[in-house]
Amino acid sequence: MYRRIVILTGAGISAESGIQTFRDQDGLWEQHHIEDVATPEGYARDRELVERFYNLRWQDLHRDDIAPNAAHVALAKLEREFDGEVLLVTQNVDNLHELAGSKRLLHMHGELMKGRCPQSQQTFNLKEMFGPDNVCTCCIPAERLRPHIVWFGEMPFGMDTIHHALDECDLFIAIGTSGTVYPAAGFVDIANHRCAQTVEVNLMPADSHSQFQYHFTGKAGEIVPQLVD
Ligand code: BV8
Repeated sequence: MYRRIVILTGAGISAESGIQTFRDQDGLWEQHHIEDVATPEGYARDRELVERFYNLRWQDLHRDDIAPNAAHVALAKLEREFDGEVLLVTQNVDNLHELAGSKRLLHMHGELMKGRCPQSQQTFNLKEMFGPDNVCTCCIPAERLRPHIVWFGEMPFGMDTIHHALDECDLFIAIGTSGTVYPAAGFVDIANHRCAQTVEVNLMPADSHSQFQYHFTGKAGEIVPQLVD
């Protein structure tokens, strides 16, 4: 039936794991202005505030009660058992897809578990960051690393890979994303143009709701395992 599937996930797939989304009620953006914590200008203006914003989310990820939910697990199972190609593109910066076992995974907005050297662009896993002299192995001391996150106005990662996969796909599924941030919000248009089937899984209709052919409304943790089985 299908040969090439592209899946886009957003904060909604991690909501049932206890991670706040951005734009739902009591979401992350309610407590902060986007331009203050998710732009290079905000980082230049108040580095402490931005680091505090990401450090709190980094600490959240290390809570004992945070784990992949049934939706993450189902997507990893799909990748293992589907006899065609699956590319999982996530806007999320958490590591729950990895913990669930997904391998063919692309973090287009970066990863909370990593820091990046602004000079060399080298990335470091923040759990075991540096060599013995506490300096990153490229050029700068640990404290000069920036979050390995794509802020507004910065180019998302993996766009060539994503566009190639979208051009080839016959099924595009968006799970738990409000469809407000580009270029991710425009992927459904590319898939439609490619005459792929397009499916939205969301708790509430996203901004791009009308561009999807099929809709499953409800919790990702309940719907995604059913779709995969
Ligand atoms: C760029 C930092 C260009 C990471 C984030 C047109 C074209 C191109 C760009 C633009 C454009 N128009 C405007 C732009 C600029 C901008 C943009 O899109 N602005 C918006 C606000 C209009 N885009 C950019 O700047 C991007 N860069 O385009 O670069 C360029 C070109 C050349 C050279 C240089 C640059 C960069 C975008 C990335 C920004 N970074 N955050 C972080 O802190 O995490 S965006 C932020 O929003 C997060 O990354 C997040 O992933 C993303 C999307 O949010 P969602 O994941 O959808 O989460 P949200 O809370 O909104 O929604 C949750 C959904 O889940 C809801 O629908 C809810 O109903 C649902 N849900 C909840 N619970 C459940 C559920 N669903 C199922 N089950 C549940 N249980």
